[in-house]
Amino acid sequence: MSVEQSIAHQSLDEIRAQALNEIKTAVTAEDVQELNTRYLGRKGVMTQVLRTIANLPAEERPAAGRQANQVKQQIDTACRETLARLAAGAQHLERLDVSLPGRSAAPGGLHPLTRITRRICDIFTRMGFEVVEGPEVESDYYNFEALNFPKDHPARDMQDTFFVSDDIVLRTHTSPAQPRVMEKRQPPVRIIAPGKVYRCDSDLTHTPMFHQVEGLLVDEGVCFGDLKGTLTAFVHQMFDEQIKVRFRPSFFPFTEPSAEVDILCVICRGTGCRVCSQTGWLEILGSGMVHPAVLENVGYDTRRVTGFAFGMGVERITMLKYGVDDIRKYFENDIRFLRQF
Ligand code: 2NM
Repeated sequence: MSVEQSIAHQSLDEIRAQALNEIKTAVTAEDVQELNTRYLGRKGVMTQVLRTIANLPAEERPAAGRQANQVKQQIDTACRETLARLAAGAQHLERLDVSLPGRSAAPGGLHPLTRITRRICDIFTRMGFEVVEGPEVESDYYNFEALNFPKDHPARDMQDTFFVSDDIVLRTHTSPAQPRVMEKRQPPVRIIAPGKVYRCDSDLTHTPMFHQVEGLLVDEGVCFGDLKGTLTAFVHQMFDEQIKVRFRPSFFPFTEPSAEVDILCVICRGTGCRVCSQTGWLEILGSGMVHPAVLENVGYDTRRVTGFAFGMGVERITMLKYGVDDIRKYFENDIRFLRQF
């Protein structure tokens, strides 16, 4: 049947019904394209219909024209909707392709400084220490005065300390948490204080914010041997059971006597290298017997109790553990660096 004949035989309603049915049952996008051309194309059914309408008597033309345009619209809409449906269906099939490899989740990881802080706290927690935290914005009293730093101590200098006001500072160490706890409790006290500290310092080996863990033990009969045993046990668990440790005399305002704890250089094993500045030893901890003035400041009876304390820089320990020699790498947050841990 020719197009002319089909138009002659079919009403517009019939054309519409047939077109919509054919479009609905199309299987591929090509089928739809083909139907679109057959009905709406330059030589298509609807074009022919509009031509025949031009030959109708003038009074019949407007109504017939309106109706024909409506049918064109409906066929066009049906084609578009069917194409969209087929495209979505194709995507659906792709989503269900069971031959594709699985997509692995990308879990986050802990920052290396967080990992080492936790490891340090773990070791001391298992020895009976409790983790405590104090404020990062601290009073001059707890940051210096209570810890026996004299008024003219160089650490109090504007050049080393960030002052918030005359008597408020950004804490320069985490030890102010310790007199805060001691004021509230009686011995025995076994605490470690991890956290951020601030010093007005910035170069190749210093950042204005860094991390510390400081510890304190106060009880009856605590002696320098307890300090040596505790810190040696810590170093052996942190680095390796065989590593050589030495205690070297030093000075801190809040301890007397004071000692620095060194380990045999993990890089050169004592022969001298760049990392240990040719000394063969690496300094990893500061420590000492708590100065009686510190215990008296919190109201402890220094005839009855003594204590030892220690402090370490988390960045330094982390750099030695992971063999990274630039402290700034820990603060750039370059994901390629952080992913390695
Ligand atoms: C260090 C070295 C030596 C220390 C002292 C105290 C306190 F509060 F008990 F007095 N906390 N931490 C201390 C002692 C810290 O860091 C290098």
